[in-house]
Amino acid sequence: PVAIQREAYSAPAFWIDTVDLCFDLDPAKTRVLNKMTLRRNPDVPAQALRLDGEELNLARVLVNGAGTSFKMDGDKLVLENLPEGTEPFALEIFTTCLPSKNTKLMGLYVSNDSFFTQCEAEGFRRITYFLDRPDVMASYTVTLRADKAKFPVLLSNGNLVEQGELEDGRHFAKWVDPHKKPCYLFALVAGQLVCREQRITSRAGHDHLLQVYVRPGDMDKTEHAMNSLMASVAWDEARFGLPLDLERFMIVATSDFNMGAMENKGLNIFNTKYVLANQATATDVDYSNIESVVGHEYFHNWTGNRITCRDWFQLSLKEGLTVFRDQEFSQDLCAEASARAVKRIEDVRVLRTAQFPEDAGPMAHPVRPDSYIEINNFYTVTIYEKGAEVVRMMQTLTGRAGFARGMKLYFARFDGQAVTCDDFAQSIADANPESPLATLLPQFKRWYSQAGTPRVAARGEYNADAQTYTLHLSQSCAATPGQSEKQPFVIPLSLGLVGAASGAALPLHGTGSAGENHLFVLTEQSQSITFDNVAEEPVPSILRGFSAPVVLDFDYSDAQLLTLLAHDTDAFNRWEAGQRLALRSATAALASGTNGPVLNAAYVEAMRAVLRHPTLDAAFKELVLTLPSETYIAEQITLVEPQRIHTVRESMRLQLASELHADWEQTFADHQDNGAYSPDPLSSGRRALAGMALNFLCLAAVASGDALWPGKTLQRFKDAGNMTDRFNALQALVGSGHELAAPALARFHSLFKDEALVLDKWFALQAGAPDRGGNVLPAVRQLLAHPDFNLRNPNRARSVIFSYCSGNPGGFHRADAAGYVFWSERVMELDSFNPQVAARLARAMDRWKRLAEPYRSAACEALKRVAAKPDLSNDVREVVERALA
Ligand code: HT7
Ligand code: ZN
Repeated sequence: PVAIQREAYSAPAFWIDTVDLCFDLDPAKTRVLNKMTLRRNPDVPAQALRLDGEELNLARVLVNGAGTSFKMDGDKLVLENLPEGTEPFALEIFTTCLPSKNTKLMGLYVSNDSFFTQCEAEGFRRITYFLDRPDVMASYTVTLRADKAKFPVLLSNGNLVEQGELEDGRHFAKWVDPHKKPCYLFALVAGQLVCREQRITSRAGHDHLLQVYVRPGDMDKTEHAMNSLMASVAWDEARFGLPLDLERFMIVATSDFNMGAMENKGLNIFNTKYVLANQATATDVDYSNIESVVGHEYFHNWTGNRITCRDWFQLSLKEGLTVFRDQEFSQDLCAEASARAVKRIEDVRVLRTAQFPEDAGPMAHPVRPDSYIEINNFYTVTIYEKGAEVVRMMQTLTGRAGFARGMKLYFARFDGQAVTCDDFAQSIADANPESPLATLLPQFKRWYSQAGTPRVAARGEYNADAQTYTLHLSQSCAATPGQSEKQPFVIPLSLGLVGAASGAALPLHGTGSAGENHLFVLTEQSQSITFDNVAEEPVPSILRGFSAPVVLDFDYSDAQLLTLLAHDTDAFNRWEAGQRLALRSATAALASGTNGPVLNAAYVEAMRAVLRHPTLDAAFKELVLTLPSETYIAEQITLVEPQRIHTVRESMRLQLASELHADWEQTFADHQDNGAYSPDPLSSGRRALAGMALNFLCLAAVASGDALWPGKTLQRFKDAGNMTDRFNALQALVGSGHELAAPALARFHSLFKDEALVLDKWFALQAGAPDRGGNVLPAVRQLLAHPDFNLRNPNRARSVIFSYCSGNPGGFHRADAAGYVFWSERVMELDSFNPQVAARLARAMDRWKRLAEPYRSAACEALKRVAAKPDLSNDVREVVERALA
C-alpha cells in the first residue's frame, strides 16, 4: 500500500456542479443512476477524469447522452475522451451494488432490514463512481424508490419535494438539498421507522422541523435526544450566532454503526447508543454522552458542513473545532461552576488516558498529519481531543469574545468552501491582532505540525527577605515517529499562588495581571517569571484548568500537594493534587515491590476530609476519590508490569474501602434521592458518589467476610428506579467478586434480554471485571459463545472484545500470553469482514514495547502473527506494521 502525502495535494482536474441520483433500493442488488454535470477546472492542466469506485458493478457510461470509451485503472474509472474546454458536460453512470453483503458498514448497507449509508471518509465511492474528495462540492437531487411495505420511510439530505406511488407496491421520494456539499455528507435512509417531531422557531424567527427517527418500539427513548437537539440549536445561535440553515433537520438511529454518529447534511445518522435513553435503560453517563454527541453532530452543520476540509489531512479543522464546541456546549448547559469544572476534569481525563499514550506510541501523528495509508485510522484522539485542546488554547490566548470574533471572520471568509487548518488559525489571529496568538501565530501552529506531548518542567524559588517568588520554566518534547527534533511550542500556562501555611489565594503582583490568576505564555525553551510582594511562602498552582495539553513536572512535596488539594481555588488543580498523591504512592509501591499498604495516612485522611466536606459537590468528590487508572499509572513508568500495577491498584482500592468504611456508609446514606429521576449534573453526581460508596462497601465486605453490604446491594439492584442505580449496584457486586454477582447478572440478563444497548452493558461489565487469578479470559471466551453475542454488530463486538483487550489491562496482559492470542484471533477474524473495527482493536497493542518480559516477547509474537496474514487489510496492516517498526 502507498502512503498518501499531505504535500502532494493538488486541486481536482474537474468540478462536479450537480448530482442527480436515482436509487432503486433492493437489499440484494440496488441500482444507482448517477447523472452529473461536470466541467474542467481551468486552473489545472487538461487531463483524464479519474473517478473513484469500490465494489461496484458498472453497467453504463454516457457523456452528453452518448456512449463513450472508458477504461479501468485498478478501482478507478478513467475517461479520456471528454469534451475539451471548460463548458459543463453531462456524465451519466449506471451501477449496481450489494447492500446486504456490505459487512464493512461503509457506503450503502442494510441493518435490521433498513438501508443506511456511511460515506465519511471514503464511502461514497462504494455507492457510485465519483470524485470522492471533500473539496469537490456539488448540489444534490436524490430520488429513492423502494417497496412501500418494507421501506415506508424514504429519507435523504435537504427538503422533500415530491413523493408518490409506483407500480408493484413500490413508492418514491425526491429530496433536494439546498446546500452544496462534499459527497462524504451524502446520506440516505429507508426502512420501517417512526419519528418524534418538534417544531421550533429560531431566535431569528425562522420555523424548523426537528425529527428523531427510530425503530418502532424505541419511541419512548427519544425525548432526551430531542431535548439535546433543541438545546444545541439554541446554543449555537446564542453563543456563536450560527443559526440552523435548514427547514428540516433529521436524526436517525441505527444499531449497526462503526463509530458514534455522522453529521450528514440535515440527516444525521447515529449509533443507537447515542440516541436512545430512558431512565430504565440508560445511565447518567449515557444521558450525558447523548447530549454531547447530538450537540457535536449538530455543530458540524457549520464547522464541517458549511465550511469543510480541503483534504483529509485537515480533518482536525472540523473535528478538533467541533469537539471544542461540544465541550463548551456541555459546560454552558451546567448551571453551577462546580459542574463545569467536573466536565473539564472528565475531558482532561480522556485526553490523558487515551491521547497522551497515542502521542507517545507508534501511531503518534501531528494534529494535522503529514501522511497516511488508511484515512480511517486517523479518526483518532489526537485529531479529536488534542485538536480541541489546540482550539481551546486559541480561545485562551484571545479571550472568549475574541475567539467568537475570530469565528465570525472565519465564516465571513470561507463559508461554502473547503479549507485548511491554516485558514482557521489565521482567521482567529486576524480578528485579534493585539493578542499573543497573532504575534506568535507561526510558532503557535507547531501544535498542528509537531506530534508528541510537550513536558513543562517547573521549579520555584521563594525569597522571604525580598518577598519574591520566581518560577523557572522549561519545555521539551520527546521524539516521535518521523520527527526527531522539536521546536518550542507556545504554551499558555494559567498560574496562581496558594499560601503554603494559610492556604489563601495570594494576590499576584509584578506580572501585569490583577487578581489571583495570571496567564503566562511560555514560548522559549526556558523562561522565568517573578512575582513581587509575596507575603508568605507559596505553593504554585500551575496549569490551572489544564490550560495546555502538556505534562507538568514540578517536584511538589506531599505537604504542598495536600495544601493544593485542600485549598486551591482552581478545581482542576485541586483534583490534580489528589491524583498526583495517589500516583506517587502507586509508583513508589511498584518501585519497591513491597506488598504492604500503598497509601499513607495523610492521603487517606485527605480523602476522608474530601468525603466529609460540607460544600464540595458529590460529582467532584467522586472524581477526587477515583484512583488513577491502571492505564494511566502504566504510562508513568518505563518498564510496565501490568499484573503488578493491577495488584497495587486493587490494594489501594481495598485500603480506601476499609480505612474509610464508616465514611462510605455515611456517604451512601447521605446520597439517597427518592424524587423523580433527572439526569442533571448535580443529581448524577450524587448517584455516582453513592455508587462509588457501594463499590467500596462491597469490596470491604468481601475482604472481611461480612454479608451485610452485599445483601443490601443486591436489594438495591432489585429495587432501583433507574438504570444508573441498578447498574452501579450490579457493578459493585461484580467488581468485588462477591458470589451474589452471579444471580444478579442472571436477573439483569433476563430483565433486559430484549434491550440491545443494555445487553451491551451486561457483556462489557463482565469482560471488564477486575481479574482474579486469570478468571476473566475464560469468561470472555464463554461470552463469545453466548447466543446474544454477534461479532458482526460493532457495539456488541466492542462490548466484549474491546472491553477486555483495551479496557481490562489486569485481565488482558497474562503471563501465559493467552490474552494476546485471543487478541490476534479476534483482529484477524474481524478483519475478514470489517477492517475498520479490526484496526481499532489492533491499537490495543500500541504500547507493547514498554512491557516487561514475558509480556513483551509474547506481544511481539502476536503482532507478527497478525502482520504475517497474507490478505490483511490496509487498515490493520498500517497499525501493526507501525507497532512493529
Ligand atoms: N465525522 C464523523 C466520522 C465518522 C466516521 C469516519 C469513518 C468511518 C465511519 C464514521 N462514522 C462517523 C463522526 C464525527 O466526528 O462526528
Ligand atoms: Zn465530528
